Amino acid sequence: MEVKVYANVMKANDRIADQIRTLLDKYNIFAINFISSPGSGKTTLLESLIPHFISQNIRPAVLEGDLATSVDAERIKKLDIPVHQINTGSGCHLDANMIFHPIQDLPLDTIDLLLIENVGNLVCPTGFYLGENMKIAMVSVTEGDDKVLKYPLIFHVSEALILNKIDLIPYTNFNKDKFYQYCAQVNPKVKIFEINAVKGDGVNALVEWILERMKRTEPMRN
Ligand SMILES: Nc1nc2c(ncn2[C@@H]2O[C@H](COP(=O)(O)OP(=O)(O)OP(=O)(O)O)[C@@H](O)[C@H]2O)c(=O)[nH]1
Ligand SMILES: [Mg+2]
Repeated sequence: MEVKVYANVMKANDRIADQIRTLLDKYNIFAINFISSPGSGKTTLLESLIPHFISQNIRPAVLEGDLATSVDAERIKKLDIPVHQINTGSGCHLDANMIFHPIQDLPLDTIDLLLIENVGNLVCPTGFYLGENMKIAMVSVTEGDDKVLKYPLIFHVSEALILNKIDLIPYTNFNKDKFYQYCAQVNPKVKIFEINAVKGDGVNALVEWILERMKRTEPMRN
């Protein structure tokens, strides 16, 4: 019975996510769902990425998922691009229903790339397809080198993995060899980018990779 209830919830989510996908296709919008633990650096990465996309004539917009505040949306607003904050209350992830109307409130005909920052959580957002083209996962070095191994699901379904806060490696016991070993175990195909989101180190390579990926627009379902 429990399994059946869960299956129905997922079915309802996927039905709405498919409608979102159809809408994004209509406007030729590529969408990325960013997932990480709280504080790994998702918003900082978006702040760093967005000016690069604008300089390449790619017009971004952002959906910010958070439990309670609009702190992240306020940060993105300073970049003068369309942004909506979605507060989930006690919800630990975004689902398709939550973003369905906010997406329609965006000026879709002026957007090429939709960047979705999910609620900070390495587990719950994984199962919820939002109509995105791909998921990008992030871990920061201060979380430890074993997160890929301990929370494998998100790394299974992500096309890229960002290792953030590499500037802090000298101050932690983060073991890069172990990290890469675990990544190879969990998802040998995942593309890994080492980044310092504050300084922007490593961001160029990520931008180039995303631009290439945008040329292949197929959506990725879980
Ligand atoms: N040293 C260092 N600090 C970073 C880096 N990236 C982010 N930070 C800092 O980490 C903190 C959290 O960054 P955010 O970008 O707010 O993290 P987030 O993942 O968006 O957090 P939530 O939205 O709460 O899940 C901030 O103080 C950032 O300045 C980095 O590469 N190096
Ligand atoms: Mg954030």
